[in-house]
Amino acid sequence: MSTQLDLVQGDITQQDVDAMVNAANSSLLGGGGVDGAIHRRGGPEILAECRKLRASHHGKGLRTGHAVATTAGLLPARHVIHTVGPRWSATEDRTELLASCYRESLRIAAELGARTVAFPAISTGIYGWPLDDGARIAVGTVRAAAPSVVEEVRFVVFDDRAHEAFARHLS
Ligand code: AR6
Repeated sequence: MSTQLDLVQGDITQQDVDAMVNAANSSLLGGGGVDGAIHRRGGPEILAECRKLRASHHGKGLRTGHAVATTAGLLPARHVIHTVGPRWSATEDRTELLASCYRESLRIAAELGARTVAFPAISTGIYGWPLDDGARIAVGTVRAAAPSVVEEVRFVVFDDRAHEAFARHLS
């Protein structure tokens, strides 16, 4: 069975899914944008697990393009999968790192048995990745890499521009 790809405009923290992906940074200790919203709504349990990861497996922080799961705390999800997108660079092609965020998050989602996964438009906010290109990479990578255990991938975007960009690449 192939994975269904959906598009929703709204706040990712409101999505009722098995796994919610966080556009985190390598510190895993929170930030603005999606990361800020996830920690705010999810409560201190998520940060506590992130601190434990920093004290054990990820002492130097999580590398760009990698992903790791924690509890979802008070969020309407079972897991949060934290991934670190690349900052946009005009001089270096970091496409593969951004694609890796989607692939690694899906791999972990499958390991966790998640059937529904929500993704934000990774790197297209504070990290400055052009929206249309970010949407192209997101959709293309998920189409190619979604494991069959994941029944639905839901792209959750904030504004009209992001919605248009994802709709274009999904159609
Ligand atoms: N729900 C859905 N989409 C959102 C939400 C939300 N609640 N809030 C923002 N967006 P960003 P990045 C959109 O900045 O670019 C943090 O400080 C936003 O419009 O959250 O990967 C981290 O700690 C944009 O299209 O993530 C890192 O330091 C997209 O989500 C850094 O920001 C991603 O924007 C990561 O930057």
